[in-house]
Amino acid sequence: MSIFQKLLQIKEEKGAGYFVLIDPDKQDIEEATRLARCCEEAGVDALLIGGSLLFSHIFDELIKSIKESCSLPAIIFPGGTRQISPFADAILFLSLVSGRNPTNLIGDQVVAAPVIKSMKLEPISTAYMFVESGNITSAQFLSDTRPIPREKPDIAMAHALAAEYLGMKLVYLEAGSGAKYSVPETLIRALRNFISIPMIVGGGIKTPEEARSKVDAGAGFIVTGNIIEKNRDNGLIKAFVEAIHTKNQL
Ligand code: 1GP
Repeated sequence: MSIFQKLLQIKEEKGAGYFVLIDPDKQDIEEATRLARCCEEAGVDALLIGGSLLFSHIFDELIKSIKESCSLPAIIFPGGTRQISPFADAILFLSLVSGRNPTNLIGDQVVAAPVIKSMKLEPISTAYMFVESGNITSAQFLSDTRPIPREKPDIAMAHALAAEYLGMKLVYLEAGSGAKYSVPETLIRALRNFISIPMIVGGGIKTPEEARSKVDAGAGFIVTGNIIEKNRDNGLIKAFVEAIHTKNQL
């Protein structure tokens, strides 16, 4: 079974899936590996690994170490073409469809595709969409693009539908790491009723309740980074898992 099929199964069986983001610039290999184990124990569904920039040179080693001590799928969430590793299980093959910067729409993908193939990494075609979140996020700044306005669900709907028609498998609604405001439920709900591919929602989610309301609005997968990196608390991770796995609670 491919990682993508596994993700669909998780969504089907649990109501929604929970991913924890591990940024190689925010921890060393030991801390990342400890966090990965903690996530597995708590019932997280997969790890996303990546960051907007990559200051460190431990990308491969970090993923290798995580895979040696934890059986969760390790999915690369690349901030650039340097973030590709044969030790991961899959990679979100992102195209920043909310922007009009050709490098992020197709340029980087052309550079990365042959490398991904040679590493036998599973690419998961994903429409990446920035949503306005109260401050300029690193990813917005680096891509030199504007996010979709929070109060304009119609713009988000048209972008997501175009991505679906282009054959993309997932939509990633991104408020940005450390965002002041997470992606609004109104926007998620509008998309749920309009597109038929699953949505990943991330950026600025700080509590299990907030995560739950995104799931209730239609998010298929929730991503948290900062809140877990700062707390590294098994109890908090479990609380997120319980809030997001809506079907387990029936
Ligand atoms: C996922 O960028 C994120 O899309 C993670 O955001 O660090 O704010 O949770 P946080």
